[in-house]
Amino acid sequence: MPMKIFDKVTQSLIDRAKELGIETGIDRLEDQQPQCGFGQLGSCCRMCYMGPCRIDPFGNGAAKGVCGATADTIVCRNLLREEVGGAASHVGHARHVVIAFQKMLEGKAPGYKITDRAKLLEVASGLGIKTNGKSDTDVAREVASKAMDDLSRQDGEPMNWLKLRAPKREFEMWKNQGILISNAHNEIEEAMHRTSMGNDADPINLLLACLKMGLVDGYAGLHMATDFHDILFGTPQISKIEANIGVLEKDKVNIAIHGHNPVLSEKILEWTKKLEEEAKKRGSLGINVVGVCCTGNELTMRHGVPMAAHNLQTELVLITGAVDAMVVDMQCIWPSLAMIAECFHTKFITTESFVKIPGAIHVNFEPEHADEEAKKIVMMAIDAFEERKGEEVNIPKEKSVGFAGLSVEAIIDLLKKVDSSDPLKPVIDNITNGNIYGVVGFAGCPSIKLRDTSMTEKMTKELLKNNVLVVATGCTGHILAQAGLMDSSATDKYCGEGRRAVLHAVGKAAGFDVPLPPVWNMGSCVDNSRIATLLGALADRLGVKVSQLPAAGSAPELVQEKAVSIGTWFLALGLFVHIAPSPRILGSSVATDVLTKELENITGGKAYVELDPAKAAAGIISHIALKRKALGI
Ligand code: BF8
Ligand code: SF4
Repeated sequence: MPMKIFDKVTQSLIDRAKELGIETGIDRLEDQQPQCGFGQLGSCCRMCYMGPCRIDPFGNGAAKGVCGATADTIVCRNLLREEVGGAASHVGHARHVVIAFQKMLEGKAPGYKITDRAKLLEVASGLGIKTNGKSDTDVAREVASKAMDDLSRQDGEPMNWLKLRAPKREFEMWKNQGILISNAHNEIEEAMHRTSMGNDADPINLLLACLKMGLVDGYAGLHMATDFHDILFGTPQISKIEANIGVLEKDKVNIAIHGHNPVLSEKILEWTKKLEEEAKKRGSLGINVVGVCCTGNELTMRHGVPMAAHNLQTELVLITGAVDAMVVDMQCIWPSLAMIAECFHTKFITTESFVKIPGAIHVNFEPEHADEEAKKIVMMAIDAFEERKGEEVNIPKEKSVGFAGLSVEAIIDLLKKVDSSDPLKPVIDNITNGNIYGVVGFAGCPSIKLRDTSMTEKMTKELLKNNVLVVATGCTGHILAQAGLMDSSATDKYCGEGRRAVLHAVGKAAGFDVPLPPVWNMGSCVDNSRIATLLGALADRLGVKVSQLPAAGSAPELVQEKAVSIGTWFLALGLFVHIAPSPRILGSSVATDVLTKELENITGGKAYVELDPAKAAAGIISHIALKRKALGI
């Protein structure tokens, strides 16, 4: 494998790990070469013990598995199972938050409260709950019960959160196609059943099930999680942030929070404030909470907490030697972190009963005892800081500044300053006149296989030059913040003339002395719900389907199964979805044809695989041009 060179901060810490003789993912990727071609094409089946069977799509070898399954069947079954992994993660996350919410309402989780009453009432009225004359707690109980219906009902009625959040035209389209969903857990069960040995062998039927699983992810996972996060912890508003590993501070107790669920991270943040004086008494300058991966985005969106690292940098944050505690909950947590923490004084703390890692300290974090546990965790970090005194740390100097907190509500508030009665009008007018050529949502991960190509940054810069409005979530948000693209100073540097003018005008109307930044941070991966809401609102305002918008999505450095299920949801919504590297579909001509061509006639969506950043951006721009032409703008 050719030597990979990463951005300055990432590379400096990889080099430092080498100096210290500590193994990282880069070493292990090399040890894994060559990776299995059948696995990459998706044509290896392990669904039963007559296998494993593998099909060479180029015709050099067996054309069928022992049971007679073809490459098309095998690839489509595998794709659906990948999506089940993604959707189960997001639905599990949402369920955790709803359960914490219910415990709070029952008085069993006194550490939590309803923070955003307006959001509660908005969700309640969307669900058809009458709010007049009822207490907030009663309304909240009904909202929680509607959420639980979506995880338990057996009557086959469409899911409440689908009716609440799906754009109306797309809801009707899915109804006509027979892919509406009712109960997320049943859908996940049916998908596992369907893909087990001796069930669905029809690739088209399996691909329709993939679209359904996309809807499960989008509505019972992402939208449900975002709604409850906002009610519990507040809907994000624009704030200033810093990004990159340079946000660690040598003389402070550094607590890195990694994972996804704000039910944990919000509590830790609260207790760092309460224990600030204690930390100072022990010789520090205070406590510095930094965010890693998606929970980092959650904290930065609501509290402006610095964004320390994306997923590929999680090991490297520890290599600085400056992290006193890394606290994790669920998803995207590399088992290697516990081993790296052991090389330093760092306390690596797991908190979920279903996420335990050898070598980690486990603190079972339950909403009922949130305050006690959060206090215990912060105290462990303060103790670890004392152990660190006098030890060498290697914190890179580089950090960038920018803005975060651009929820749809925050965007609408900004736009109201331009047109208070019709806030979307300025966006629609500027899309029509071409100042905003189109809208592209970047989502997903940093791929260790592609990160050295700066895929995400290069594509974004190209799109900005062409006046595209770029919004980002998840680890792409970290990458683009680190590149300085979420700061106002990047507006004049990277945007085409049209977008530059719009960002200056809205910034001025909003009372800022700077233009809005060119890339808008819309939050964590579950906050892809916010991107869908924005696109749904634009489509609604224009009176068209989402598939008719000059818009696209991109997962430019695909890693996780969760990105596959989100991508499929975007395909079901009718979006053009760029993905790199290729999802594991190339072993099936049916899956490849349907997802990259035929689907356009069904939902309007289309998958587009391209690993070269310039070509990928050009492909997206041509798609936007076609959509603009079709709209006559
Ligand atoms: O859910 S972007 S590496 S942290 S999967 Fe994971 Fe990918 Fe990061 Fe968040 Ni999303
Ligand atoms: Fe092989 Fe069929 Fe068993 Fe898969 S289900 S491992 S293709 S025999």
